[in-house]
Amino acid sequence: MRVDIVSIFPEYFAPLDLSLIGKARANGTLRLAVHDLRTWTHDVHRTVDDTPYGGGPGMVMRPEPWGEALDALAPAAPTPGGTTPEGAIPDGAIPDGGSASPRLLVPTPAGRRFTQAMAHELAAESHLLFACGRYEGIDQRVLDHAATRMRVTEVSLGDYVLFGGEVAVLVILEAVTRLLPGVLGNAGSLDEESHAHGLLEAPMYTKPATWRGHDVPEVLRSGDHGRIARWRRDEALLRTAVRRPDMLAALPPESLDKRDRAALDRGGFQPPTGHVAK
Ligand code: 6GU
Repeated sequence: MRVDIVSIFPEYFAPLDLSLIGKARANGTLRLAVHDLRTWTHDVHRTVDDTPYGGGPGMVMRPEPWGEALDALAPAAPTPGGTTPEGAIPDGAIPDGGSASPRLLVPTPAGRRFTQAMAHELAAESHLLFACGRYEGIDQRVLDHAATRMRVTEVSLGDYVLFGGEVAVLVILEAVTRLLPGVLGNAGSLDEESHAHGLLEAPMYTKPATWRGHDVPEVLRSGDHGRIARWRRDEALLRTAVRRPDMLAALPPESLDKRDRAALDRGGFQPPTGHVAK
């Protein structure tokens, strides 16, 4: 996968040399380049922002440097089919197959919520281009113009506000990179982790069996793989019910069997019915 990041703070991305992301870069699984937006300014002060039209606090990123940056990193390809009357490509409408243009991702608290499902979606792309703005944002015309040439997704980590998109890009890239083939030593861990099946993961333990008076649950030391799997499933269900009732309610009812329902019932929880409460 190719990844380009444009930011006024390229130093923010130093951690991408470390650990498993660094390894994916070293072995070519991830071809990542970080670009300083000011490369595409031409005035002595290398200005990237200006005051907002209509007034209000803060500054807005000027369109000109962004336009040149995107021209350089996403060379104008023939517009793929499926455009809207305005010429814009609807978000996510074009599968990546053979398309030369990257998927443009713009971190903003006003974006579509980033989830594990979106991480999987992005891991299937061949080229991601991240445009990091400060939180007052990039002039909207940059995104509107880009949308005539490539798929544009404004993406948010959650309901809080960061200074800029840089940390969000680190988060998104970490979630995406670990899904790329060959990055995780043990791909089986992807199948068991939290969010893989709409449930939180059961708690994990290692040696010693007793630590500061706290014991590892007996079942995990029993060697009975059937009982262990059942215990982990029950714990995952109960944890999800307590911590993330929204996730429990969103489970397809048919994904819970009789034993799942019994476990929730013992814990005093109502299994999802598929009926939305009015
Ligand atoms: Cl993606 N960007 C910024 N600036 N703030 C955020 C965010 C992103 N997600 C949550 N807050």
